[in-house]
Amino acid sequence: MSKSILEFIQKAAVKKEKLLAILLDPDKTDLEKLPKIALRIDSLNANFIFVGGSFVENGITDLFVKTLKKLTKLPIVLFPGDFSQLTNHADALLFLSLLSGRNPEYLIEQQIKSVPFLKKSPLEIIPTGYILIDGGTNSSVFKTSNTKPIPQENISLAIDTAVAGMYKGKQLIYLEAGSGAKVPVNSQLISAVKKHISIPLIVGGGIRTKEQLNNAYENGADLVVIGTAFENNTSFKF
Ligand code: 1GP
Repeated sequence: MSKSILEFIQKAAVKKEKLLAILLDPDKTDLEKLPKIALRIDSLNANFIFVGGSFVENGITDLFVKTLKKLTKLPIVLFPGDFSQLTNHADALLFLSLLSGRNPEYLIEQQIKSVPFLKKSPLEIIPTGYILIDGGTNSSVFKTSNTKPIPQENISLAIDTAVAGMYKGKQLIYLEAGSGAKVPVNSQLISAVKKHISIPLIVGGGIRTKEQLNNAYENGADLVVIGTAFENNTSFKF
């Protein structure tokens, strides 16, 4: 793998090699179960482990990632719900701005709060435009950020939000239906957004089957994130 995780994702996107990340939420995953979980992830051909959640207690992520790092060779990418979930035991950080929302706390405040830590950190920082799409549930992103998702049928708003993110200098766009979404981001929306951006596209939320995974890939997702399906089903395989 190239040294930079962003570069690895960019190169894979150019070559149309599809990537998979398994999302672990430290709030929902027992530390004692991590050795087994790491083995399960190894058997899946995943490219990354994402770590993060909306309601993670302060300090838990540090020990969680430190423990996980010893159990896996996969790069660990932080996908934090807030700035308290930062740890130098990971390899990279999705530096998220919730572009679909109008809450300054998740557009810029949390990012400013993270700077004293990040100034001294070796973490690779990846500017990421995060766009919440209605997945048919009150997602935890919706609850914590108190921002409305973009309706699945409002494709033009999703496109313009993603393109604005790209113009602002984001290196990745993440279309998020919310963890445990009833419906994942639909094909039309994924392909429409993909057509309008020249940076890699991440898609996650509510993807539970091989068909849904392939559907996301075929419509333009460069990287798919799966959390709940992996969490709920110990014999989960694609
Ligand atoms: C959530 O996109 C991720 O942030 C994954 O969602 O838990 O529904 O797989 P799921």
